[in-house]
Amino acid sequence: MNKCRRSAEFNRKTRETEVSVSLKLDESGDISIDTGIPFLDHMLESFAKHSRLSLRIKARGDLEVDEHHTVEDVAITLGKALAAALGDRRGIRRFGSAVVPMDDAVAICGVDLSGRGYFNFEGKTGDVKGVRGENFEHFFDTLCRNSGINVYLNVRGKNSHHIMESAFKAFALAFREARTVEGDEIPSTKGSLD
Ligand SMILES: [Mn+2]
Repeated sequence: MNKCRRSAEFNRKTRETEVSVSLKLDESGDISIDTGIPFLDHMLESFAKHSRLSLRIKARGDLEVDEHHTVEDVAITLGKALAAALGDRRGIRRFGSAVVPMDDAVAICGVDLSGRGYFNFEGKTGDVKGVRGENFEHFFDTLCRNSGINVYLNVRGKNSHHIMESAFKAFALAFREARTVEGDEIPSTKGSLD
């Protein structure tokens, strides 16, 4: 695959939210995240930084209802952009894994860019300001289903901010490894990952 083509832009507008995502898988450093939820911005900046990609996200949602629609729709739009940027997934390493501690917390993450979206979650987290624990889990589940990425995530710890941040960092490192281009073949005995 031509490396410079691994980029995507995706816009999505509904009566609940408006989200735009632009990302470049093979270019790092251009990071700008504004979802209207500062903690989600913090998590997505961490994801972009540690997976070494360029990511711009602008979202406006009905936060007067609660954060659910915005969290979900950012995950849908980012997921579709990731799928588009990955393309036919030719030449990628496909698998990646990481263990990331953060003080009292730790996250273990395995990624398979299989084309089949599935989120396998163990552990639990409480709420932080702007993102309840149930919506943290919902973010990853939605991201996986919309990107065709299979993620195993196991978290434990005491501080919910640390738990969620270690999870985003572990996902970032595992994803960075998995998306690395190392050959020309589609890494599947079936010959297809899309
Ligand atoms: Mn933090």
